[in-house]
Amino acid sequence: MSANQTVSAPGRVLAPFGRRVARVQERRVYGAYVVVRCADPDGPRPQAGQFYMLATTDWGGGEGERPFLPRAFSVLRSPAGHGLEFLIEDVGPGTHRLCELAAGEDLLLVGPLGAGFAVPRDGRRALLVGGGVGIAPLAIWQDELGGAPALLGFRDAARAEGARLLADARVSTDDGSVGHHGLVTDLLCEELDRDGHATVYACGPPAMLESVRALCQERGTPAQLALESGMACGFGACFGCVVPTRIGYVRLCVDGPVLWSSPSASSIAHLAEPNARAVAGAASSPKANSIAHLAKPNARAGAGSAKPMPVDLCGIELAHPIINASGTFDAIAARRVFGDALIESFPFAAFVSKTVTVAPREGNPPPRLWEAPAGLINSIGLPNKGLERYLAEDLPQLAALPVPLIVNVMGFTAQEVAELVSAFSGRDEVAALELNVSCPNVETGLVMGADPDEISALLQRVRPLTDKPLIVKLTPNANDVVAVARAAQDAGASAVSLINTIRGMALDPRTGRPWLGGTTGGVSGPAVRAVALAQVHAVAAGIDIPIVAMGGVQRGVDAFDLIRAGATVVAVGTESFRDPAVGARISEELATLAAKSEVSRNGTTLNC
Ligand code: RRO
Repeated sequence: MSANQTVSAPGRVLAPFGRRVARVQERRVYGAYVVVRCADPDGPRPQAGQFYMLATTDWGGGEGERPFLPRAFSVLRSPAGHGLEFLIEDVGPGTHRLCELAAGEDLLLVGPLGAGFAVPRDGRRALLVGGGVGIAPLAIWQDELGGAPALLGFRDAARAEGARLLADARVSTDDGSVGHHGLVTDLLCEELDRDGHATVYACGPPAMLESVRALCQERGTPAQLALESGMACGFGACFGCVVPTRIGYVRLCVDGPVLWSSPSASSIAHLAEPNARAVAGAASSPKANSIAHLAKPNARAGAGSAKPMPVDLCGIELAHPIINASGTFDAIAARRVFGDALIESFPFAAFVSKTVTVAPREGNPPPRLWEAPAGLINSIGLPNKGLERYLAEDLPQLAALPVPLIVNVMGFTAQEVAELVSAFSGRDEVAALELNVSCPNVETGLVMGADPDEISALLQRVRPLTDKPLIVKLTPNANDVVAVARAAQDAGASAVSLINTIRGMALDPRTGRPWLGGTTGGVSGPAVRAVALAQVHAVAAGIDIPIVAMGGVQRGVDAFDLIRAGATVVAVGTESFRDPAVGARISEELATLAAKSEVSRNGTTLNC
């Protein structure tokens, strides 16, 4: 590790903030796998077990308009000179594009991400156990350990070629074409019988990892397991990659991907001490854990050649009109991943928190995400720590961001909404409240937000409870969105925000049954942009209060269109999953467009 690397905790090197371009230097084929090596001169050397989000520059537009989201890959090796190697198997539209990359082409990457393997301090020998393309993080770990025996399982001979990437490997194949005919756990049993004083480091498909975990538990062998889970962002924003553990769902991207399996745990559903325990320990230094010490009045966001366009939202001065959509950026998790760089280059003019409810919520069971044509379907289900812990733990950190804070709240009854509004009413840290009456993944949320009378009654109940601006987040899943917006305005809303996601569904191609744990989900991304534009345009004609517009914004021109349709402020959502720093680029592009345009925003900014 070089001297200038920032390490936040064992197993975790901080990532530069944002997405960067890496030039492919070499492509090598190992049977069914491809190794892509790229230069990454601006990136740090990763820790073994960390991963990157990768995309090609011509991403999208493939069959079914996929891929849309980047894909997560553990680093295979990080050769001297800060190059990065990844092991890729062509299993779908995203991996197909990546497998085709040739030397001289560019790759988009974010990373290194997550927490990797932790150095053993128990005097036990290291034993590496890998399955399929999951052997990747074991190669760099073997290098770092200075050697360790590897037990590698593959489906067939074409995949067993991957074993050439590690030293000292024993191989098993499902079809018996190479090495032991059977499972890699057969080899693990033999090894542990021979010398059981070992720590196991494993990565592979879920069924293999569960067998490894069960075996290690039976024998009292500690294990570190690098898990995989479908993820959209890699930095804690999408809440999609959760796995169940003894302490509840954890996001693999920030609390893993390496999790500890304690010998006392009884199933993979309760397997883990998140490696982030170590992170939590390291972060208990106030400096590491808090963003408070970094507060700066003026974030760099919006800095570019054209002057940023300051805007007034209900009396809140924003440096430019681009903010984040609630639930698509977790500033606290992002701080763990990107460190101080996040604060120094904060991409939004205000920060909108993920929805807070009165009681803590685990959220929906995984799978929570599905990549849709040019978009994403989420069924996250409002996971949050609840009002009390939010006030105690999150609010102090979020209040120290260099931009105004808007807290998004949702109640299952009017009484709960009233409780939430009252709780934040006296908090100077909070600039405004956004009332989420439009979550597509809980029935009550939609019912409240789809009916003008319900909205009116809700606003009449909570408006007197606070002087703060109340922004009502509308659903596109209503018969008459304009009527709902007008009812909100007439009952005292300070602004409306739209659109929340559009209710959608995906079927598991293998079974024909709903894919998402919550059955249906909310569609976002460029797929919904035209719907957002139409609804913003219609609502703008029907109300006088400001509109915070969102839906598929990827470029300055998308934001510009929404402003021309009547929005005062534009929120970026799903696009941040593809590039965490994209808000800054969009605000710069918007400023350039506005400067070029005849359209002046003077006079369009509304005060509440
Ligand atoms: O957490 C969610 O599932 C979720 C929420 Br609260 C929301 O408002 N919109 C959405 O698409 N997902």
